[in-house]
Amino acid sequence: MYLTPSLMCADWCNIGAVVAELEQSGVDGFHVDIMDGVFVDNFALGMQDIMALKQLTQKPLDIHLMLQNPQKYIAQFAEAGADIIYVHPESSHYIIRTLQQIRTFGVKSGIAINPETTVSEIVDYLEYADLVMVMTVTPGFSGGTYLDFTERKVAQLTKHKAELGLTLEIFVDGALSEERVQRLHDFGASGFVLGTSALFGKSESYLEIITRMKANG
Ligand code: S6P
Ligand code: MG
Repeated sequence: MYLTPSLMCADWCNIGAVVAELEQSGVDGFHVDIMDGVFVDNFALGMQDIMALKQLTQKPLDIHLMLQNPQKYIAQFAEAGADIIYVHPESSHYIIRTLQQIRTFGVKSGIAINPETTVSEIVDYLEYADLVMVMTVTPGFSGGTYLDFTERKVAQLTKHKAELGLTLEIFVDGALSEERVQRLHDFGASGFVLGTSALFGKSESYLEIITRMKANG
């Protein structure tokens, strides 16, 4: 399983040390939340943070764009060092074009869906995406409330993936405890964003947590 810590939850006073410790723990990449205060009611990381992270790690950066009209900024995020870019279909009228645009930079294209968005609404977009990320919380904040009903979307996507013969990866983001990761993995998800629910602010080290999760997955 692919484990990617959400750096919005990290201690940014010591970001270099945190990234190094996470890297040594065996994480597969780093999740970077970008928020514009319009698409969601919060602000989070930005272009300079991505460029700095690129200096700190060789691991892939998955960039989660929670901003209105992401099609305007794809080139900038790709050039800053994104390895995966997720866009929300709720944030743009040009989602297929945006997914195609992401791929032209050699970056993996991802669709992230809000809890209110159904799988049937995005079926036509799947062939343009390398990944789909199901939000299991309302986006905007860490430490959000887990929404159980979103789990069924992982099973539905797994079914569509098989029926359409796609090599799509299914990721999940939001309030993921170890137990939830295990269950969602059984439903067909292969990637998990880890925040305050599983990884940050715990008494165990990152190494202990990541080692156990990898052994169970
Ligand atoms: C939410 C954001 C997420 C959070 C992550 C935090 O808007 O997209 O990536 O950072 O969910 O994890 P947790 O366990 O605190 O919910
Ligand atoms: Mg996120």
